[in-house]
Amino acid sequence: MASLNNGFRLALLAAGLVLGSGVQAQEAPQVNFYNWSDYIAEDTLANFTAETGIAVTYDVFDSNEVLEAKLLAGNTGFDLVVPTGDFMGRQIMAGAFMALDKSKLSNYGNLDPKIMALLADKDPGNQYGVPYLWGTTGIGYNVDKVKAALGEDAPVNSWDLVLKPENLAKLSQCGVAFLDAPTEIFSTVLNYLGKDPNSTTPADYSGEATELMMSLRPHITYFHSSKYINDLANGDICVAVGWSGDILQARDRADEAEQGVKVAYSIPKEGALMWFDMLAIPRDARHPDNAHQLINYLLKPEVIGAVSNYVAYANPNLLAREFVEESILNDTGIYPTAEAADRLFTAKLLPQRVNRVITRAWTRVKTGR
Ligand code: N2P
Repeated sequence: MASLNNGFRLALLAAGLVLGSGVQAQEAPQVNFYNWSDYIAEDTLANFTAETGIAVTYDVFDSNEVLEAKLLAGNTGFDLVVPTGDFMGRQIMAGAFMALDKSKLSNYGNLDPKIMALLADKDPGNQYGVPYLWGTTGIGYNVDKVKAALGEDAPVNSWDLVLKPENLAKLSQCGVAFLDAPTEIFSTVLNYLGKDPNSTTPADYSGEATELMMSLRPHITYFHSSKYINDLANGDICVAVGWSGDILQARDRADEAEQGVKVAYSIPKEGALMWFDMLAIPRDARHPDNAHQLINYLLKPEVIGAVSNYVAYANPNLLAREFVEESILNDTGIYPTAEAADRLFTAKLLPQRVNRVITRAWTRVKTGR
């Protein structure tokens, strides 16, 4: 009996294989979404499923390099991913994505045309990517511990705070985190050194910038791109070179915990990196229609407004403002002042030979050798 049953199942399986896409049409509607950690509201995906009947398999990452390795290897199983704009640019050139079908994106017109024009240098014609959220790479710090380490005049509005070895040496007592994001840290350091943050001269990376990072290295507790949120909130580290919204989430978690930890975010006066994270569909996605539906859902002003409220990142949706809380709209760490915005820079596409130099230099920096 059992073997008969198995035989029957095998026959069904074979029929399924022969039928191919016919079988897929019968599978429960689903979409596989690979997003940054701490980058969506608690109820966004459940609400999407309730509205569309499409189940979401959700997985998270905290590194563009990790996402890129998967995309370039192919067969990720993902239907929707979120590379940062410059990474997306080179992934487009590698053929990693399918072009979006804008006829399926009825909410596309909500996007800020100025931002779309800015993004077109990495995605000509905005064919492959829809901006999700944007932010800056700056400094998160524990207000009291930084004062205790460096005095009332601690230069919290300058990269001097963390890029001057003598300051970082003092801060290392209370814990220092840097993002494990080589291109972002190098462009930040180059800008600080008065060089082009998008330099295409290999020696700019392997020379002075690496030397500076090597001199800071003994004072850096760890390199990691998501752990610092809780560590800052708990007072386990006192400074982090990190992403705007993550640091503001740390601030909010600290406030909620009421343990007297005060966290603040600074966009230093020398300028900071500004980036856009993009929704894109891998070329071999198995559920591209559902991925389009999820993108279109995230383009709804009330949906992305609620996401901004929850994660403290700005969104590029012109109609979402009325759904974003005053406290978020007025937070200059999230929506920078015009004066701060003037000093922000963006990452350009770098030639592969420069990317290789960055990768090698980063290994040196992290290992300290
Ligand atoms: C969310 C980090 C997303 C920003 N935790 C990285 N571009």
